[in-house]
Amino acid sequence: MAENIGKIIEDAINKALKDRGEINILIAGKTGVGKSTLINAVFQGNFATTGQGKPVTKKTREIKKEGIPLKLFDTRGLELKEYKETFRELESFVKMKNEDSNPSNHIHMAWICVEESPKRIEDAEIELCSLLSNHMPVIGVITKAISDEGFRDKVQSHLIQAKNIVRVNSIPKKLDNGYIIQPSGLEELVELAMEIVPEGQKNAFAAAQRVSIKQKQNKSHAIVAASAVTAGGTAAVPIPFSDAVALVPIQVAMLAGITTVYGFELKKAFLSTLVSSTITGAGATLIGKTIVSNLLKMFPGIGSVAGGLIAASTASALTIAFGEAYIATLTYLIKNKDISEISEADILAEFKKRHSK
Ligand SMILES: Nc1nc2c(ncn2[C@@H]2O[C@H](COP(=O)(O)OP(=O)(O)OP(=O)(O)O)[C@@H](O)[C@H]2O)c(=O)[nH]1
Ligand SMILES: [Mg+2]
Repeated sequence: MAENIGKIIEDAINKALKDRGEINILIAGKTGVGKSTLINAVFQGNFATTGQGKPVTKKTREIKKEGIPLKLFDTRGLELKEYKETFRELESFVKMKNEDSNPSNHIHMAWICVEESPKRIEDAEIELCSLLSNHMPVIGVITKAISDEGFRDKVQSHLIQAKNIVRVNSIPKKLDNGYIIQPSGLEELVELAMEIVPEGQKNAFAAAQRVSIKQKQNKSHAIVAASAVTAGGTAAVPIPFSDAVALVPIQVAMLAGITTVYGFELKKAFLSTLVSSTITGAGATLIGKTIVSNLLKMFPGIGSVAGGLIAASTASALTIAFGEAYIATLTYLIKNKDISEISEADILAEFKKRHSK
């Protein structure tokens, strides 16, 4: 039985992108409070500095970057006298978005940013929190957070509908005496946000953010676990070598899913190289025996192949070993480099190192 690996890879990419979905977040705050700085600290790709974005209301712009499953709505004008008019426009926009029949188009969460040092919370911020919370969960973000002095409690008592209030400092701040205050609160914000976003958007959020590697790992472990169950099911009755090709789409889909959850762009050429240099080793034709012997060679000591048959336990153990090795590879790489600086060749080289022992 020969199957077209190109088609399997294409299907895997489409499925991975569909499963990962997209996340849309509204970020509001007075001018200069640090919205753009926060966005760049939390998300991949220098998001806020990539162009002006397209205006969707007079005071809200939509920012999007190719390859990152995130849309941001940057809302300003809270400091202006005519903020009520801004909010009316914003509310009809938000309503229109969230009535869309496709949940991927909804705005899934809002962050209202308030700067810490003036220790003041304005009517506009309070009204915006109450307005937005009718349509989506809201987090209050205290920016440039360096010295609380009771301000967090004060914000919490005013932004009563907010799910939580998080204090963040997005960039290092050097004090006059030379002391440097390090960024803080970003991980807390990302963790809280992850709890709040709808299930269908969690993988997209894990991919788009750059603060927590743990979130990318967790979501990827879940993909591996699900793939192992599917692989085990395929071999519920031990399958002969020739039928081992049935495992390939499962494992290719797993690799594609992990790649997207880590936030890498998913390209066909890359996935093809990854797959052919690992599982198939046989170019365009899939041969059951080659596939299984390659996988077993990569992960020696896993399961056994008795009488030319692969049992469910072997199929799932191989899938887990394969997926976990890939997770370990990507984790290692993003701990050491920014995603934008990691090439496909880096991934391949590191992955090979990890299983050719
Ligand atoms: N120390 C410190 N400075 C910050 C922080 N966030 C922003 N800043 C500084 O505050 C200034 C304004 O930050 P921006 O991120 O441009 O503010 P913004 O809310 O996007 O402003 P608008 O786009 O005009 O609405 C910049 O000089 C930033 O470097 C922070 O967390 N800590
Ligand atoms: Mg800005």
